[in-house]
Amino acid sequence: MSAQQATLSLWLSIATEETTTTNAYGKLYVQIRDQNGAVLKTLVTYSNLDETAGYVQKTFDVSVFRGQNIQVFFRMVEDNGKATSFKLDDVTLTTQ
Ligand SMILES: [Ca+2]
Repeated sequence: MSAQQATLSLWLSIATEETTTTNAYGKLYVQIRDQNGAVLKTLVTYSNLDETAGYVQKTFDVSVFRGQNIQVFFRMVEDNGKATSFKLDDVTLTTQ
């Protein structure tokens, strides 16, 4: 029996020295890519505007990709100003 549902779960902590409340200077893209690295979907984009109080759990329904070989890809970009950090922990992909 093939999986009916697929869920990506991760814990994320975002900290930043940026003081802006409007400009996204550092970004984290959570992406699903195919085997060749082509982006199939960007699930979410976080930035310095999304600072967290410690680690928070995020979950994403990735059922649409079941049956495919995919990569879970984390792309982070940062400008050369004040630091922003994106820390990831306990990344899991669950099927049921
Ligand atoms: Ca920065």
